[in-house]
Amino acid sequence: MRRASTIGGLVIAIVLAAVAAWLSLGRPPPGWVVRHGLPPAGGPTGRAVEIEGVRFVEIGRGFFRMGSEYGWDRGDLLGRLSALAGLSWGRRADPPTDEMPVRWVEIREAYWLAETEVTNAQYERFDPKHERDWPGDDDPVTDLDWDEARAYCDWLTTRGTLRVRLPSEAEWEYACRAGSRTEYCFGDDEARLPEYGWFEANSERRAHAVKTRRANAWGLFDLHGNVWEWCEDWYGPYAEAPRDGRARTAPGASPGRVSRGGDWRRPAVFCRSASRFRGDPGIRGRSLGFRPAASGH
Ligand SMILES: [Ca+2]
Repeated sequence: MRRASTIGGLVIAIVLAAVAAWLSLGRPPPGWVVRHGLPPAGGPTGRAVEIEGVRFVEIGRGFFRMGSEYGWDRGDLLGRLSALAGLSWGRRADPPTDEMPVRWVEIREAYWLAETEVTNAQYERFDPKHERDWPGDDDPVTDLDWDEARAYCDWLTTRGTLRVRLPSEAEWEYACRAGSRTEYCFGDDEARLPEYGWFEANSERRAHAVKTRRANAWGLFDLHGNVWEWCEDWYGPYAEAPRDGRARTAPGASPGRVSRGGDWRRPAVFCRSASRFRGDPGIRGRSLGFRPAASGH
C-alpha cells in the first residue's frame, strides 16, 4: 500500500515538474519582451517587392524558439515527460542532434525573403547557359554550389534597391516556423506533410514546380521539401551560433555550410523546420537549390 502511494506520488511529481517545465519553455526568457519590445513572432509586414521576377515579402522582427526539443525521434510520451523532469524513463529523443538545445533567438531586423525557391526561369535571366536538371520554367533551379547561389544574389542586388543575400539559418527557420513551435509549420503530424511539401512519399522522385503545395501561415512556399536551400551560415553547433538573427560566419572552423528544409527524395523527418544539413560549399546536386533574402529599405 505504501509502495503504491509512493509510486503515485512520484508520478504526480513528475507530471507537475513536466508541466512547469513545459510552461517555462513556452515563454521567452524573463525580460525579453520588456527589453526588446518585440512581438513573439513578427510575421509579414504586408510589403512585397519584385526583383527580376523574384517576389520578396518583408518579414518583421521578433523572436522565436530555434531548434527541436526532440530531434529526429520524438520518443514516446513517458520519455518526453520524464526528460522534462530530468529522468530517463520511457523512450527519449535519441540521439541528441545538432538541432539541440532549443534556444531563444531574436531577429533584430526586419528582412525580405523570396516567397519561393529560385526557379529555372528566374535564374536564367542571370545565367542563360545554366543547364536545367528539371525541365519546367517554374521548377527550382539546382546544381549550384554555395558561391554560385551567392553570385546570383549579388546580381539581384544590382537589379533593385535591396541588398540581396542568402538568408541566415535563423532567418530561414523563423520564416519556416511562421510562429509555430511544432515539428512542422502546420503541427507535429507528418501525415499532413503532403499538403505542404514535396518529399519522398509524394514526389515520384523528382522536384516539382514551386508554389504547387500550400503556403505556410506567412505566405511562403516549399520550405518543407522540394529542394534543400543554401543558407549563409558556416555549419556548427548552436552553442557557438549568434542569437541575434545573423549568420554564423567563422572562417577556420567547419568547412561546411548549412542548407535547410529537406528535399524531394528524403523522408519527412529531413523536412522538419529544425532539420539542418551540413554540406561542403562546393557541392552541387539535383536536390539542392536556394531562396534569397534581402536587407534594406
Ligand atoms: Ca525547400
